[in-house]
Amino acid sequence: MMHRSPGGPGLLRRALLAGTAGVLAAAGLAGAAGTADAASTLGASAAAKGRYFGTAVAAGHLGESAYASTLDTEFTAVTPENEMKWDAVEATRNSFNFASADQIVAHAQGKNMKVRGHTLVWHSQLPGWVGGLSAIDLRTAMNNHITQVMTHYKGKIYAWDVVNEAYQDGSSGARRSSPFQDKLGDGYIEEAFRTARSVDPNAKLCYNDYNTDGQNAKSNAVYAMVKDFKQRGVPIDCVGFQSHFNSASPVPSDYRANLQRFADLGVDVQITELDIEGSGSAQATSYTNVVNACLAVTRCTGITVWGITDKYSWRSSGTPLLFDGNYGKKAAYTAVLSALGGSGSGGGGGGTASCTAAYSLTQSWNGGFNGQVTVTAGSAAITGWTVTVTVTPPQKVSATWNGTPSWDSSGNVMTMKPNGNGNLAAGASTSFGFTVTSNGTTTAPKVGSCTAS
Ligand code: G2I
Repeated sequence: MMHRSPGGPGLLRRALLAGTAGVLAAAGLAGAAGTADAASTLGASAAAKGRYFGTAVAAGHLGESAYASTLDTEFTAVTPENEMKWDAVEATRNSFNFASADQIVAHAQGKNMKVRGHTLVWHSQLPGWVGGLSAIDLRTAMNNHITQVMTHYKGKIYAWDVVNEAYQDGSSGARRSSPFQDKLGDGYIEEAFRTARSVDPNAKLCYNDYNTDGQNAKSNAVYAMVKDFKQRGVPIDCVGFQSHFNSASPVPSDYRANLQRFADLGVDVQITELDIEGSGSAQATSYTNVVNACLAVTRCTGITVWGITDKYSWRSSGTPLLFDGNYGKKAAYTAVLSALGGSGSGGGGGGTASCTAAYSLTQSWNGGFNGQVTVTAGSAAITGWTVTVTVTPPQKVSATWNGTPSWDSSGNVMTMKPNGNGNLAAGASTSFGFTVTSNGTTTAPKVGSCTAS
């Protein structure tokens, strides 16, 4: 692999010395938020296992009290979801805007949470001007970007995703095309890590990618790169495994073994963007498998989920996170907490969550009627429920209460989720209601089955 040192041998030597100091220094900020009950939150339970439990955070949601309080109660680390990306901080060459990212870092510091910096060099969310540069200018711009951003946050970041997603999917094991790869060649990754070490020797420097969670051509290529870096003294401290899973891309059976083989190269490993599409006990089981894999690998130092609530997930329709749209704890939450050795009171666990939905007409008049659906939890506590209500056109639902509705494209099918009334003890009930404008049709609405979480 070719290395083009940005400042010749002198700079290279300084970078290596700085790297040694970085290993000796205590990296990052203190660990867990101090307030939580060790048994009852994700963060405190993970801390008891010597690990952090983090989440991606969007600055725009910090003002929502349920968002902030769930963050502050449950998590001990944050990753800005978009706010530190190149297009957010340097949309125009050499003009830096840290406002949104600063908001997240300040919040995290106020709560003694770790911050993962995401990300310095990535092909995506890259402003157009970067791709338009000549090789020489691009190299300067890349090193300047790393230098300016890391200097701004020096001492505040536990670990940086220095380079993100540099390899292709599939069987080639090749590098992904990007302005960096195409103009600077293979050596750009090494150069980015050396520059990063020279700027903040106390930050852990990570390579981060997806579809590298099991052993495959892509993870083999990353493994070869990390091995080469370690052998040649290129500064790398950690490898992030994004872990975006769904039915097409489930938790690999060799997940733990793959984490372990990287750890055996002498780097820390972290689960950096965990989310698993699905619901109920299947989703909970997958989450359990991920947590258990991390706990089984000594150098797996933390887990970050890619968001707090399903409603703000980048793939919201797949409900991939631990909290539902009302911040109710899902079965997956309970499963993670229990895998971490905690024992919270959040319901939904154990795969036994169930509920029933029953319709009744509560009022009618010439032109419309009110309906009510009573939701009753089964033999286990539940933390959320979903019921669909279908009306017959040209009927329209004109009002709802005690629920959070969403609609299909026809406007005839309403999917109702809780509005603060998702947590039900075993056998307990709640109800939601709605007004239907008949438009000449008095057919009773069709209420679908109840799905619990
Ligand atoms: O795609 C999932 C993740 C894969 N690994 C790297 C992560 O950085 C990446 O995160 C996602 C964010 O969760 C999304 O929120 O990265 C996406 C962009 O590649 C983010 O989506 C973008 C939208 O595409 C933009 O339209 C939007 O303006 O979020 C922006 C800010 O909301």
